[in-house]
Amino acid sequence: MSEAKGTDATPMHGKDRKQRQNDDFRAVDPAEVPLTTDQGTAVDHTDDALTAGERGPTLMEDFHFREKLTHFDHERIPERVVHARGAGAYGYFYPYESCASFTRAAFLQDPSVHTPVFVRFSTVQGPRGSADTVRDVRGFATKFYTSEGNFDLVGNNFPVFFIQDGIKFPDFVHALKPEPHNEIPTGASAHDTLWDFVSLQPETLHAVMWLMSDRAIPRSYRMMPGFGVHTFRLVDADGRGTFVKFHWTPRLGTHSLVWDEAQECQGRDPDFNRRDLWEAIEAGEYPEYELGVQLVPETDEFAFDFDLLDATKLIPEERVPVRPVGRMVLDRNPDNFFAETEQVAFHTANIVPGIDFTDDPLLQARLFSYLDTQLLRLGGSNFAQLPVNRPLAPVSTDQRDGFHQTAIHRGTSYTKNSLGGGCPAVGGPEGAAFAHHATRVDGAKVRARSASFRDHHSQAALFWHSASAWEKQHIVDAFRFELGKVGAVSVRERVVGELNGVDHALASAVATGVGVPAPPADEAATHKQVSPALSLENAPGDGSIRTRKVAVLVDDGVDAEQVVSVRDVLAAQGAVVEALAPRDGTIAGRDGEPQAVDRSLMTVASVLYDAVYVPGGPGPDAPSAQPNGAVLRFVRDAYRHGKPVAASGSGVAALEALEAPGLRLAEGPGEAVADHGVVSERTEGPVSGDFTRAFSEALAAHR
Ligand code: HDD
Repeated sequence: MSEAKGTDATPMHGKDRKQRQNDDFRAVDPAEVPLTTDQGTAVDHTDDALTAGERGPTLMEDFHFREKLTHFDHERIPERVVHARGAGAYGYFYPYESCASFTRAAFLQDPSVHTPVFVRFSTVQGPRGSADTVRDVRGFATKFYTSEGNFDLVGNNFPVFFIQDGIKFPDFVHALKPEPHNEIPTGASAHDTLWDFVSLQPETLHAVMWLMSDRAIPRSYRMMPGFGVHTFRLVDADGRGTFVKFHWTPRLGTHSLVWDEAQECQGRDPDFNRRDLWEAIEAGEYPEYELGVQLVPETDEFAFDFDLLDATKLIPEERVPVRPVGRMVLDRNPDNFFAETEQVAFHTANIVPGIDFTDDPLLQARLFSYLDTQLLRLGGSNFAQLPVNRPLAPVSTDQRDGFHQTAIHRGTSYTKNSLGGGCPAVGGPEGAAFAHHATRVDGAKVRARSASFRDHHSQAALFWHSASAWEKQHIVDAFRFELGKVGAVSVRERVVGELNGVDHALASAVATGVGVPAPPADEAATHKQVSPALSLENAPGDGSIRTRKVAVLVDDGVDAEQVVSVRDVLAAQGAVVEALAPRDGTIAGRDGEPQAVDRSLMTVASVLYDAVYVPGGPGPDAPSAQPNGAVLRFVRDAYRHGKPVAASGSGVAALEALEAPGLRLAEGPGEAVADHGVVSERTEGPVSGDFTRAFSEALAAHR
């Protein structure tokens, strides 16, 4: 990634321009102002309602009681109809250099200008209280508070969508959401209605391939990409348009969980991704993403074998490279989940001069839907006045009144007027106003899908053929899991039939797993193209181990020197190393010295860590020398999930207990052995540099 060229001081916790604006809306410090009513009257007592006699009836007169309960009764607002579960953070964005050659957007001109942002990550299917690590698309929505107004880039972590025309969105979401009669399943796509829809609507196939891949179970919001999905348009100062696809690339690389682990995480820590984001920002490990653009001249609109207006298609990066244009850093957690993360209102039509739409029918539907949904969700038309939604650019409209109006407008509210001095004037300062890009349109009014939208298989096949062997296996396993939960055999068969149009081997492997006949090879399914950029193997990020969580399993008698020698090396590289013991507090090291414990083993599990290390302990004959059940389970789970596992000294017994055929472990003292991410050494005292290096490399390789 290119380095920052910005000259602004990095806005640390608190005081960038958006935060200064938010300061005007923060509630008083309760440490300074004692409890009051909503009217500011101090309250003497809030534990007992006012009654006639100690055991008598409650009195209507108790205004504090009534206000307290009434407000409580009204605390909930409708959750988002999709993307209800999410987590947000503030940060800033700056361009690496001026993008004037293709857009006039002010926030993309000057590297010294840091534009504040708010980002909300989300899952799609589940309600607000659902688990994070479900198989689902992740939302990646960014609000840029630019000097020319708010620009919302409302994207996902997949570059393609399930449908081509927004009129199908209610159908798709009804099929995806829990079934209407029993509201099952929560946060999952493995059910009949979704797959019934998929089997009858083959335009879903490409996005479904992404959904069945490990892309749908990200390790962290900090380790997943974002895509604007649609082809948008950039417009330069001379009014020249260029088609664009937006990409966010995470600095830490794109990494995923494995399915078994993701499922266990749902119980062990349903807030897994949300917590990870929060803790990283609190620890000063600010998530970073590079904004990239794929630019296509307007003259090349028809140069592709798919339609640029079809949101089920991506532009292969090998065909049009992603050009890095800027960086986003998330450096501040919100103060209040409801006020900020819940009330943030994204809208694809929040756009600024220099960026424009295309006729993508999915995008056009979104331009209506987001405003409409906020009106219901946030209770009226004044939601743009909520602090998190407020632009930094001055707002001057003729819109008036309505629920929750907080502005005190003065003067007239119609254009044209003479009584208000003709204000506000239209057009803004010279050339600053948004002007819709003038595109020529002609045609008859029809309800029809363009013939150029008809190919549903070639890019699904492109994704499949670009996957590595293990990615392919995970995709097959995911299809088997999902279809295995579908009751209707006819639906299973139809999905397999559609997959046959993608690749016969894929369809056969899925068919075998779900007990339906494999169809004969489809002669028309000849797609064999590959785009290496689509494989997770080619998204390693900066190769660092920053923020990777390493569990060190300790107990009384542990060789503390070994723990220190490993922890120091990994922590110096930015890893988060935690000592886990059968009990909290301290344990006694081998030399009798107390050793601090970070967490009790009872409160955590292997799935919450990226790697595990078992240091040596007491001599081999001591009763506590054999790893106990909890340690063995921890190590076995990590190994099963393909995570780096290391052990030294007598801790190697935990690796021997894996009884993994062919796994090479250190045999004698003085030799560090690394085999498939399993690192061992039979030393006493500090471990060798080879040992820590091998462990760190295995961690950097993710799995
Ligand atoms: Fe959407 C929310 C992303 C298609 C209608 N969408 C929503 C959010 C994201 C996306 C990230 C959550 C925003 C937040 O955090 O508040 N949606 C997408 C992407 C799409 C897409 C990348 C395809 C390229 N969406 C789409 C269509 C429609 C909608 C076709 C309707 C025609 N989306 C909505 C919505 C939501 C929403 C109903 C629910 C809550 C909200 O808007 O604020 O209006």
